Amino acid sequence: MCCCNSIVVLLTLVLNCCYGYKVLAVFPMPGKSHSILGEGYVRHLLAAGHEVTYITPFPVKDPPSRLRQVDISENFAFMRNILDVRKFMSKELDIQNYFLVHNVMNSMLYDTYRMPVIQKFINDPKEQYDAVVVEWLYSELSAGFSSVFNCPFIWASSMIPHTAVLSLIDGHVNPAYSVDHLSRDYTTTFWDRLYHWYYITKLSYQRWSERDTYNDQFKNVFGEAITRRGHKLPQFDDVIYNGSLMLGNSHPATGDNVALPENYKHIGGYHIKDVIEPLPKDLQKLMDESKDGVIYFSMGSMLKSSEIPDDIKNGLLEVFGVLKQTVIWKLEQVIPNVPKNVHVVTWAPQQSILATVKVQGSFPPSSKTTLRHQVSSWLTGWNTSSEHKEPSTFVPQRCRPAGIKSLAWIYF
Ligand SMILES: *[C@@H]1O[C@H](CO)[C@@H](O)[C@H](O)[C@H]1NC(C)=O
Ligand SMILES: CC(=O)N[C@H]1CO[C@H](CO)[C@@H](O)[C@@H]1O
Repeated sequence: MCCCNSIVVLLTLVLNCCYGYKVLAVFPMPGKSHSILGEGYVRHLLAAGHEVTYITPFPVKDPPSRLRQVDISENFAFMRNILDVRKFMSKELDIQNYFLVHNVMNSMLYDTYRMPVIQKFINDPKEQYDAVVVEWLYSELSAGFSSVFNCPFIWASSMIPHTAVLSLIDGHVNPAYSVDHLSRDYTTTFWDRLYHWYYITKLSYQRWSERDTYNDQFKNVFGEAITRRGHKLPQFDDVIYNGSLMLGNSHPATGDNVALPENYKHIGGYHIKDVIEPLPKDLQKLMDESKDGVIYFSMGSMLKSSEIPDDIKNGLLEVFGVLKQTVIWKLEQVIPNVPKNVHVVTWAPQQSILATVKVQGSFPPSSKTTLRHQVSSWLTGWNTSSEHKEPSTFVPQRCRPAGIKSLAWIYF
C-alpha cells in the first residue's frame, strides 16, 4: 500500500513537471489598469500550473514561488507628462487619433525594451520559454520576444476586436459593416464608413511604408539576443503576423458583430478575482454609516483626476455636495472645501467597493463609445460594475477631449 502511495505521489510529481509550461507575460504599460489585466493572465496561468515570468512596471507583492518578475518601473519616466487631462481637454493631445497613440506607445515600448534590465534579461541564455503572451499596445514591437525565445506567442488585446489587431491574425474588418473603435460618434453614416475605410487604408499603408523603420527598431532591441542564441534574424514584418492566438478583453454582448477568426477568443471579465477582498476597515465603516447609499466616482488610473482644472473639480464637489448619498471620489490629492458627504481617497479597492450592496451607482472611467461599443475594454470598470449589477454612468474619457465637462448620463 505504502509503495502504491509513493508511486502515486511520484507520478503526480512527474505529471506536474510535464504539464507546466514556462510562460513569459509581457505587460509593459506603465498604467495601473493595464497591470490589472496583466495580473489576470498571471493568476490564471499560475492556477493552471505553469511557471510564469512577468515583465511589469507594477510587480506583485509577495509573489508565489512559480512567479518571477522583471521590474521595469523605470519606464514610468517615458510616459510622464503625456497622459495629462489638461492636454486632452485643450485638444493638444487627441488620443482618438490612432497614429498619434501609435507613435507615443511605440516609442515608449522602444525605450522600455532598450533599458538595461530588459537587455540583460533577453541576453541571458538561461532564460528559456515555451510561449510568450504580449500585450498589444498600439504597436507590434513586443512580438519580438517570440523571436528571442523562438517560441509561439499570444496577443493580449485590452479591448474589443478592431481592425488594427484583427489584421495581425486575420484580415481587416469590413468598413461597410463596422465602426472604428476610436470613432467619436459611433454612427454608421456613409461618411463614417468612408472615414473608417480611409483609416484602414492608411493603417495598411503605414505598416507597409514604415516597415524598414520597424525592422530597424526590432533589430536594435532584439537583434543581439536573437543572434546570440543562434537563431536567424527574421524580418519583423513576418514576426508580427505570426501570433498563434489572440485573447481579447471583450465580450460579444458588448461589442459589434465583426467576423472573427478561430484564433480570436473573447475572455472579457477574466481579470475579476473569484474571491473579492473585503473592504478596508475605514471604508467599510463609511459604507455601514451611509444610510442613503454610496456613489463611487473614479477616473481610473491613467488619467490623474488631480490634473482636472480646479473650476471643474469645484463644480463636481458642488454637484456631489447636494446629493444625499455618500460619494467616494478617487483623487490623487487632498483638496479643500470638501462637502460632508464626499470622501476623497487616494486609492480605492474598486472591485470590493462595487461588490458592496450599498453602492448605488458608479462612474468608472470610459470612453463615450464604451457602452455600445468597447465596454469591456475600458478597462476594469465596466465589467466590474456589470458583474456586481450596479447602475453605472460612464464619463467620456477617450473621445471628445472636452468630454469631462459634460458628465454624460448615458445609462442608469
Ligand atoms: C513563427 O512561429 C513559429 C512558432 O510558432 C516559429 O517556429 C517560427 O520561426 C516563427 N516565424 C517567424 C518569422 O517569427
Ligand atoms: C460583458 C462581459 O464582458 N461580461 C463578463 C464579465 O466577467 C465575467 C467573468 O467574471 C464573464 O463571465 C462575463 O461574460
